[in-house]
Amino acid sequence: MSTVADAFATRHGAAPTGVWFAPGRVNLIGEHTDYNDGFVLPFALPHRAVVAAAPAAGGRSRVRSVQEPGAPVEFSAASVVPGEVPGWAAYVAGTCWAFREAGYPVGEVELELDSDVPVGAGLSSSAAVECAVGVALAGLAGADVDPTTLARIARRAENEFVGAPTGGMDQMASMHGRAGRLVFLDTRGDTVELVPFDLPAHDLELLVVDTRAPHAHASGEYGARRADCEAAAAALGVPALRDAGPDDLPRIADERIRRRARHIVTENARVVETVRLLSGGADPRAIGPLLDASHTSMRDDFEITVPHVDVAVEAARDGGATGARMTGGGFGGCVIALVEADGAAAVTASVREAFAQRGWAEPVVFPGTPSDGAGRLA
Ligand code: GAF
Repeated sequence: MSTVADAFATRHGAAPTGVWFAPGRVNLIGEHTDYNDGFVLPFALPHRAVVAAAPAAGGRSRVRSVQEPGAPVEFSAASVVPGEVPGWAAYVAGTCWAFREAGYPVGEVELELDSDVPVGAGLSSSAAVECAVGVALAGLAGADVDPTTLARIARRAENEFVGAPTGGMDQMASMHGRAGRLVFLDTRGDTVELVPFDLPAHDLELLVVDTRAPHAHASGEYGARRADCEAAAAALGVPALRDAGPDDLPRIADERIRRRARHIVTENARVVETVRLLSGGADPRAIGPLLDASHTSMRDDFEITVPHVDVAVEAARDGGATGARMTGGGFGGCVIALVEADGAAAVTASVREAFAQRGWAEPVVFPGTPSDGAGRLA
């Protein structure tokens, strides 16, 4: 990852002022609960977006990305507004805009961007870019901005500049992640508690299976689930589904809306139970049934899974996983599987075999290791 600093130095004849990073994330449990004022339990991945940056001379900012070769995208960080910068650079320009809107000084910048967070896999590659740019802007401005404020700035870029109606989990995970820890986030008030997650001590591993099924939550389905949740909260007369319990569900007349609400209500309870088990020092194998139940709920009640992820979950279990579920926004992306360390190869083989039988592209499997959140590298 020093390559991005080297590329900057070669191009500009001087080293960048600094190099900052922010990671992608895996969500252990708590899906689509974040925009319902609920609970989530993600962790930061070792995969990161890295930004080399320095103040720019003249009235324009320029951003280049290793993943998007070609001419730099230019805009004015001091005046850019939503709608001005399309495509990948919107995550960068949007963060400049949101940082400025939050009242911090933003000068023009030269930015070189690199990332090894898989794109379109539901691992928050966009939040990683936003948060990396956010910590870079704070560093360049010499501003001491706390991680939750930066996460909210990054989310605003995603919601109001890029136009994706997401919750705030991904940016909070990217900012607050810590090696060996889960980020237990109560999205009502954005309070964070770090929960120990030491799988090697129990001879366990968490496998991440990138099914490589295409996923796009900016497209209609994510927004449709949000609308269903809002309809459910309105039917119950509560501010958000966070405030509903299982006994309230029969009061929702519409069958589909009731199922959507049931997913959120039961998923919140599963997050709380997972935290209770792990914080209490339980054997992590005890969370396996909660992971399984989460997947079933996403498949049948929330209807956000697709054949690739359902097959990966089934095959992981057939191969010996203690629990498995889709992670992230859905409609493709990744599956996680809790496995015995000496059984990881068998689970991987089982998933690969199931995909090969169907003529699907080979999934990419890697260990999910809780890692540090955003910061400065150099
Ligand atoms: C996506 C969104 F960006 C998050 O806010 C969250 O809603 C997630 O889907 C589903 O849990 O990653």
